[in-house]
Amino acid sequence: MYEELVNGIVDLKKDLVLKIVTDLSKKGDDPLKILEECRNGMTIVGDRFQKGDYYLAELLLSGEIFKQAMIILEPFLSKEREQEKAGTVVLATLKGDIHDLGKNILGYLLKAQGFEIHDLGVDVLPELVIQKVKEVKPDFVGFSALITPVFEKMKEAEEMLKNEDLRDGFKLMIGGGVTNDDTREYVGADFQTIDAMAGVAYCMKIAKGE
Ligand code: B12
Repeated sequence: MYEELVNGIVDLKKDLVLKIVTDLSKKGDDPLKILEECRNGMTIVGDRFQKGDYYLAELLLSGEIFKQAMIILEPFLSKEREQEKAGTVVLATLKGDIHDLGKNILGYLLKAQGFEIHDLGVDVLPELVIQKVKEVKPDFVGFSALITPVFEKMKEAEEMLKNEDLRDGFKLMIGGGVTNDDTREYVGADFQTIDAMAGVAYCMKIAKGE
């Protein structure tokens, strides 16, 4: 069934994908596994786009399918629990980048673990991040990036936060398919990953003071 799910995304068969996601969720399969397979499908779509086999229309449609699959999965990911607030997180995709699927997943997963999320959305000016950090004094700031030119904006935001004497108040995380450890170093972030669950584990570890 998972192979069918991946192929469904690659072939942009929306109804089929949503049916499989619904069936697997109801059956009690791990929502993170379902999510991971959807992401594998998106990676193949991206490769086809890069090779010129797919155009922007296909990219858009795949994003739409993924978004709707997330709507089905969300209740399974963030089962409401009575719990103490684990910490505060500000999330953003910075100016020049409108990809938001990965950032949204991280937000859902952190919320499920009791973190308070302030998601500023996509195409966000660094100035807005500064304003939010001053307002909510977060424990974590997370930037998501899916296109490489945005690394510059992440670096700019980090420098602005430093100049405003805000940088010591939180851990800066970056993520998104195109980031790696060199990006982390370039941006001056504390943590980098291309796996939202690793991001959640990092936040939980720091929140517990480990
Ligand atoms: C869907 C998609 C789109 C959709 C986005 C829809 C949406 N609402 O997000 C649309 C059609 C809008 C789009 C547009 C474009 N796209 Co696009 N897109 C993709 C695609 C196929 C999938 C991305 C995705 O959502 N993956 C699924 C998510 C779940 O994965 P993820 O983001 O990596 O997130 C996971 C982790 O990284 C982590 N995570 C993510 N963020 C964060 C943050 C933190 C703090 C942490 C801890 C963790 C974390 O959590 C997630 C779950 O584990 C990729 C291909 C690829 N290989 O990634 C191309 C890709 C990213 N796009 C690309 C390009 C070039 C574009 C366009 C410029 C195309 C164009 N010519 O116009 C535009 C960009 C417009 C802009 N200014 O942003 C390139 C980028 C190349 C580069 N290196 O810069 C890619 C890589 C395709 C390719 N191979 O060429 N795209």
